[in-house]
Amino acid sequence: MDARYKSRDIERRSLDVDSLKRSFLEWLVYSVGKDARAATRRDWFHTVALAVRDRVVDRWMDTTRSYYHEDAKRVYYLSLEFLIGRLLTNSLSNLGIMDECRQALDRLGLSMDDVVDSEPDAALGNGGLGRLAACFLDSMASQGLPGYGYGIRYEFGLFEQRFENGWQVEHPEQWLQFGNPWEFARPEVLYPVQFYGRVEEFRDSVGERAYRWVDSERVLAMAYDTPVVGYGGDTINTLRLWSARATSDFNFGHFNEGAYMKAVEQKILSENLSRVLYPNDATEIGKELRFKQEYFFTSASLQDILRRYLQHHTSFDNLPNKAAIQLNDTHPAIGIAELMRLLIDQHGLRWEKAWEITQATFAYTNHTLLPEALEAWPVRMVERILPRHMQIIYEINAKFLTRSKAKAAGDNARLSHLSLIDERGDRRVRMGNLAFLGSHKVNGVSALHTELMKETVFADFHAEFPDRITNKTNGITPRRWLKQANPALSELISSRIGEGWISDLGQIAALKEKADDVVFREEFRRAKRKNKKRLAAYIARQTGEEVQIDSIFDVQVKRMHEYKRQLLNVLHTVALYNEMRDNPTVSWVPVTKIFAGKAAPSYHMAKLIIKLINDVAKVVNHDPSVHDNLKVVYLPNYNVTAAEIIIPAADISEQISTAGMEASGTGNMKLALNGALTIGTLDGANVEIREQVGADNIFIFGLTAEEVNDLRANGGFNPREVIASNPALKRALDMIATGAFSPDDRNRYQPILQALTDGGDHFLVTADFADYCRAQDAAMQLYRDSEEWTRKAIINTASMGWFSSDRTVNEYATEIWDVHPVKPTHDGEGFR
Ligand code: NTF
Repeated sequence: MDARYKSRDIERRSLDVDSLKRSFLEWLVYSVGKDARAATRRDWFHTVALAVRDRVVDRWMDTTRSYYHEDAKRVYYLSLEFLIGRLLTNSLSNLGIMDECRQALDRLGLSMDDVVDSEPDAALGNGGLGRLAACFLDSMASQGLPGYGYGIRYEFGLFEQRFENGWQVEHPEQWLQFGNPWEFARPEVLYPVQFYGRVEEFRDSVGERAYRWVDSERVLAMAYDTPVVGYGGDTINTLRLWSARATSDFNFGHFNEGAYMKAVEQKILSENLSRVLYPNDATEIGKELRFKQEYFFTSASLQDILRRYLQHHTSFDNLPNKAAIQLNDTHPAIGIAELMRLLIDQHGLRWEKAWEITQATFAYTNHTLLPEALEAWPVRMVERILPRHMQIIYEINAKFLTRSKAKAAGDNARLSHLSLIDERGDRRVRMGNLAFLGSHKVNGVSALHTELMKETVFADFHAEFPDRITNKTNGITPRRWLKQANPALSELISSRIGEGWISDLGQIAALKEKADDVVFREEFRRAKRKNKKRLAAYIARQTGEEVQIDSIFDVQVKRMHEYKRQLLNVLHTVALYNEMRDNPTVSWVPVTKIFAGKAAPSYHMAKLIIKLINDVAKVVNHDPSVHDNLKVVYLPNYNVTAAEIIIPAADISEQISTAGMEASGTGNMKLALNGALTIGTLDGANVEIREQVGADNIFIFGLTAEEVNDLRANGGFNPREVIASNPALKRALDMIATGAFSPDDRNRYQPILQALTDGGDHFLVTADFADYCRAQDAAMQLYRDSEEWTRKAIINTASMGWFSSDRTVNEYATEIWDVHPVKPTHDGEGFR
C-alpha cells in the first residue's frame, strides 16, 4: 500500500493531542469544506465529531467481525425510541480521550464547551422508556455484549418546548437539519415492507395449504448505522435505525401528468413513515400511521436479523441459540406475527416449529400498567393493513385458547381475558397479550411493578404461565449520569476510591465510610456547589430568573403527567409561600423549586398544570414579602442535555407519583446517584432505593400501593372532606380558585379544582398532601444541619451501585437472553 495512505491510516487511529489537532484541521478543510477563519462553532463540532468517528471505525469493524467469526449469539433490542442525547462527550469519554481533545482544541484557540454545545440533542424518544434503551446500549457495549439496537430514524425527534405567556407551545425539533456526523447511511441495506393487499390461499409443493400476501403496497426500509462506543473503546456496537424510502416501482415516463403527480404524492406519503416521533408518553396513540411505523421498523429489523443468521446457518432450528429479540414494550409486538409469517410463508416452516422458534426467541418488557397506555389495535384496521398478520394472530389465539387451563375449567371470564382479541365493543387486538404469549420471558421494570403485573393486567396469564413473568429492575449508565454529567463529583470519587466504579458501580459503596469524614464532606459540598452554580447560570440564561446558590434546589424533572403529581408539588409550593408570608420573622431555609418536563401536545390537563406552575412562579418570584426565600422556575425544553445540567445540582429529588402508578422511574436513580435526597412515595423503584440507601436517608410519605388500591376499591374517599380539614390545603386551593395566580382569567384553573373535588381526585393529591408537607418540612429542617445533610447525600451516592444499567443488562443477559461477552480482536489492520 502507498506509504502516504498507510501513515494517514495510522494517524486516523492515533489518540494523542498532535494527531487529533492535525485531524481536526484536515477534516475542517477536506470534509466540512471551510478554513479555520470562516469556520463556525457548528463547523467545528462536525469537524471534531468526524475526527473522533475516525477513531471508532476500525474498532467497530473489529467488533462486528469478531461477532461474525465467533457466530456469537446476539441480542436485538427492538425499540420505537432511543433517547440518546448528545454523543460527542460520550464518545470522547468512553474512548478515554477527553483531555487530549480539549488540549487539541485549546491549541487551535477553541473552547471544548462551545464545540460540545453545538451538537443537537438526539431526542428520538419521549422519556423513561427511550432513555432506558439508550442506557442499555451503553451498558451492552461497555460489557462487550453483542447487542444491537433497532429503531426508527425519525426526521423530527420529540418537539421542542417553548413557553408563550406561560403556556407550552410545540416547535419542530430538527436535529438532522445540518446533517448527523455520527451516522453511516447504508443505501445498500434495504428491505421491502408491505402494507394492505390481501391473502391468497394455495397448495404448496407437498399439497399443504399455504398462503401468500398479494397486491400489497411496498415501502423500503433503508438502514443508518450509528456506532455505540463502549467504555474503554474496546467494543463498538451498532444502533441501526430505519428510514422510509419509496420504492421505484413506478415508471415516471409512462404517466400522464395527473398520474405523475399522484405517483410523487405516493412517494412522499410512504416516506412519511419515518418522519416524526409521536409525542405521547404513557398513552395509547391509536393512529394508523403509528401502527404502520411499528410494523415498518419491526419487519425491517426481523428481515435483517434473519439475513444475518442465514450467513451461518441453513436451518432455523438454531435461531433461538443465535438471536434473542427483546421487545421494548408492545410497540414491536407485531414482530411475533411477523416472524411467524417470515418463517412459514417465506421459509416454508411448519406452524408448530415456527411457533416454538418464535417463543424461544422473543422476550417482552412491560413498562406501564396504565390502562390508557395498553395498545389495542382495531381488528378491522389490522385486517386492512396487515391481512396476513391478522390471520396469524387469529390462529395463535385459537390454538392457545383451545389448550388453555381456563377452557378446561370452563372459566369463560378468564378465557375472554386471555384472548388476543378484546371482544367488547369494536373488536381489538391486545398487543400486550400477543407479546406475552409469543415470548418465553416477560418482565416488569421494578420489584413492585412486576408484582402488580402478576396481580393485575397479567393475572390470568400469570396463572396460565407461572414461570414466565420475571423482574428486571431498571438501571442507569454511570458513564453518562455520573462521570460525564458530573465531572466535579466523579473526580472527587475517583481521587478517593479509584476509577473502578465507572465500569463496576458496586465499588462506589467504598464511599460509605467517607460519609463520616469531615474533609470529604466539605469536598462533596464543594462539588455540589459547583454544579449548583452551573445550573443557576443555566436558569438565568433560560428564564431570566436569579436563584440563590445556598437555597435548597428542589427538583422535579420528568414528563408532565397527572400520575406523577407535579400538582402536589405546586400545591405545597403555594402552601410554603403562604407560610413564609405569614411568618416573615422566621429565618427560613431558602428554597428553589425547579420543574422541567414536556406535556403531550393533546394532554390539556398536563398543559394547564404547566401554566399553573408558571403563573405561581410569576407571583412568588416577584413578591418582596418572601425576601427571595422562595423561587419557582420551570425550565423549558427538558431533554437529555438539560438533564445533564440539572441532575448533578439537585439537593432534593421529587419522586411523588401515586403509589402503584410509576412502573420504575429512572430519574429517581440519576438524582440519588448524584447525591440528591429523595422525597418520594413507595412506588416503582423508590421502594428498592429505600432498601439500598436505608430508611433514614430518604423521605418517604403517602399512601402505599395497597392502600391506594383499597381506597379506590371502597368507592374512593371524599376529597372535599380532606380539603375542609386541612387549612393550608384549603387556602392554597382557594387562592387558585379565586384567581390569585391568574388575575387575567380567574376561572382558568377550574378544571384542576374540579378534578380534585367532584372529579374524585383520582390521583389522590389531596389524600397525600398532609404527609407530603410533613416530609417537606423534615427535609427543610435537615438541610439546616449541613453536615448531617451531606452525610446522607454521600450515603445516597454510595448506595446506588445496584442501580447501574450494567447490572440490569447482565441480569437480562444471563436470565433471559443467554448472551455472553465477546472480546473483539483488534489486529490493527483496520477497515479494508
Ligand atoms: C416508563 N414507561 C415508565 O413510566 C417509567 O416508570 C419507567 O422507568 C420507564 O418506562 C422505563 O422502564 C413508559 O414510558 C411507557 F411508555 F411505557 F409508558
